[in-house]
Amino acid sequence: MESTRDRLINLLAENEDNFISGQALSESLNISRNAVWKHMKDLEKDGYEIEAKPRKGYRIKENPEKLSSNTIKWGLDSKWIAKTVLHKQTVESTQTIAHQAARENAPHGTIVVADEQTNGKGRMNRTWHSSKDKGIWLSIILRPEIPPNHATQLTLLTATVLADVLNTFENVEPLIKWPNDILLNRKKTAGILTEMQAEQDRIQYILIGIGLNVNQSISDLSEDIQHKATSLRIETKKEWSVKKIIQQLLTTFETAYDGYMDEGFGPVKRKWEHYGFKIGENIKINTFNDNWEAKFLGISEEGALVTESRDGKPVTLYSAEINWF
Ligand code: BT5
Repeated sequence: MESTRDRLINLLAENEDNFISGQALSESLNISRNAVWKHMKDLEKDGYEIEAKPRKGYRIKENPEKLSSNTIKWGLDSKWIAKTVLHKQTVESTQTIAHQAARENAPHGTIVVADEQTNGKGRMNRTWHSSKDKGIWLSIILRPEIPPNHATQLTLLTATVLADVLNTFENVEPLIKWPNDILLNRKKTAGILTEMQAEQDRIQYILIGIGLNVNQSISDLSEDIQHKATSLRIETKKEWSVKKIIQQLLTTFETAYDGYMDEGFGPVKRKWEHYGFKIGENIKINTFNDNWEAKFLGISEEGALVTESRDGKPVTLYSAEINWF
């Protein structure tokens, strides 16, 4: 059930450019005019700028930069993504909350977003640093009707979405380092963690965890990653609205996902390869019984790395250590 406060915000959002009278609000929400007034005071405390005019009513002039379920949904023009937004200030990991929500039947497109993670997760139990208010720490719950072995395609799709979003900023040239690091100036600015709950031939749900550094200065980055990580602020020398980038990310994701469902992986693969770091260049490859240097050709349908063998023929590598730099 939506709270009165949420319904009030929605009413004000629908009438964004117009005033809506206290009387109309009190009737729609079935509360007294005095209660409407009290809600307005609470909204102001939370950073909403409310304009109140005698005989005209109320209007929201500015909604707060602070993240909340309402501020994320405000002005978000989406068909199915983020209709349910679970926002938390501090969590260990948004993935943990998302697993729980998914088990409790949270719908396709639900997002979990936090201001800060105290135990953010990378792949293979690595740590993801997620300092308060400085970046996007978000998980998307998906229930796609695709075979479980296509799940990696969604990770690759998400990488292209992040690259597309970063590409809209001036003087920023995102590249995707296989499989899923987004680099600016050869330094990591975003990572993706995909987790899945599936039966043999059916996905129950997939969680796409996205971490994107936005407003960290170099000294905000933890020491162990300073030499290899960056943020949008470091690269553009400007601070950005985390909330607006979340909205941009969500709508870009929705369009890309719908495109993938209609047209399959082909266009995603081409886009991935367009952004692919070191495609067409030589990389150093170590497999368990060999190491050689060869040209990086692209990715396969399964998201594996395609390179040249020692004798110059294309080979698909399902597990290898790559020396990128
Ligand atoms: C990733 O792992 O890149 C996946 C990161 C996913 C984070 C999101 S945040 C929302 C959701 N909730 C979570 O708990 N996780 C997801 P991986 O490829 O394993 O890279 C991890 C490595 O990146 C670390 O070992 C560090 O070297 C480096 N690293 C850690 N924090 C970083 C940061 N903030 N920026 C850049 N690099 C970082």
